[in-house]
Amino acid sequence: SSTPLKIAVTGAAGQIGYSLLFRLASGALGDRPVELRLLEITPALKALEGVVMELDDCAFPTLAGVEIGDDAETIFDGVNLALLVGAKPRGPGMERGDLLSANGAIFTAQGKALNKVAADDVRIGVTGNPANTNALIAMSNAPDIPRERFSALTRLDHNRAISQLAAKTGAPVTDITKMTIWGNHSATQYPDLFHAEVAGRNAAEAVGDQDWLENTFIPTVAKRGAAIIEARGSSSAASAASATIDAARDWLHGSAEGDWVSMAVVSDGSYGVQEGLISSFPVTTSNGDWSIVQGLEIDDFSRGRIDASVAELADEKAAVTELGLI
Ligand code: NAX
Repeated sequence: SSTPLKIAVTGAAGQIGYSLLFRLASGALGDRPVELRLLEITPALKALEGVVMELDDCAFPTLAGVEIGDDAETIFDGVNLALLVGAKPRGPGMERGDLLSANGAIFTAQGKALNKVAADDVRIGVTGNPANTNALIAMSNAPDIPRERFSALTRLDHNRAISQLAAKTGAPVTDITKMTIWGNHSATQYPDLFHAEVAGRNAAEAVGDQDWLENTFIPTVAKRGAAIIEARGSSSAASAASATIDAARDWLHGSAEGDWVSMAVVSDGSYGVQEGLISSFPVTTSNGDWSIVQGLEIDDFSRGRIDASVAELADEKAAVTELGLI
C-alpha cells in the first residue's frame, strides 16, 4: 500500500532516536513510505527540531512526513506502530521505587493516549527501561488495545547472544538460529544455548563447554550494556536502535522460516511463566502477530534461570501494583 505507515517514536531527541529515526526514514521497515510522529518532553523540542532538519537534509524518498510535539494524544493520533523509547533514566541516589514511579507516570499516560487515538492495527514496542514493566504499565492502561499488541525489547540481548556464540564457534552469524532470551531485559535475563543451533547443530553441544556457557557467555550477554557504558562513556544507542528496527520489521513482516526471535510479550502461562507478565520468549511472527514457540524441553539448569528472571518480573509487577500504576 502507498498510504504511509504512521510510526510514533518517543524520546526522539535522545541517543537511540538519533540512530533510529534515520533508519526508519530510509526504509529499514520496507519500501512503504513512513510518516514519523515524534514525541519529546517540552525542553527537548528544540533539539528535536535540529534532528528534523537533518532528516529533511537526507531527502529520503521513503519519508512522507514528520510531525513533532510534546502532547501524546496529538502525536499518537492514527499511528500504526509506536516505538516507546523515551524513559526516565535512573539518577544518582534514585531507589528502584522512584524509578518505577517516574516511568509509571510516563507509561500510564502514553498507554491511555494510545488507547484513545492509535490506529486499530497499532503495534507497540517498548525500548525504554525498565522495558518489560513499562510495557506492562502501558498495556494495563490501554484496555481497548488487544494485549498481544504490546511487546518489550529483548532483541538487543538476542543479537548480542548470537554475536557471542558466533565468535566462540567461528561460525558466521547467519549460521546461528533459534536463539532465545527468556525473562526480563535485565541482568537476570537467561540467554539459552540449549535450543539454539550452529549450522543446524545444537549450540550447547557445538560449544561443548558448560563452564564457558555459565561463567562467560551468560554474564557477557547479560552485562553487555554495562560493558558498553564502561568503554564508550554512554549507553548502547546504535545497537539498541538496530535491535528496535529488527524487532519491528520481524513483527510486521514475519520471522524467518525455520527460525525464531526473542520478544517480551504477555505470558499465557507457557513454560510456567506467570500469566499476564511481560516476559521474553522464543516467538515466531507472521502477518503482524506473534506466537510463543511451544514444546521446548526445559532442563533443571534452564528452569532455575528462567524462574529467577520471572521472579524479578513478578516483583516489579507487585511494586507497580502497590504504586497504583496498573
Ligand atoms: P536518552 O536519555 O539519550 O534519550 C531519552 C529521551 O527520552 C530524552 O531525549 C528525553 O527527553 C526523552 N523523554 C523522557 N521522558 C519522555 C516522555 N515522557 N515523553 C517523550 N520523551 C521523553 O536515552 P537513550 O540512550 O536514547 O535510551 C532510551 C531508553 O532506552 C532508556 O530508558 C534506556 O535505558 C533504554 N535502553 C533499552 C535497551 C533495551 O535493550 N531494551 C538498550 C538500550 C537502552 O539502554
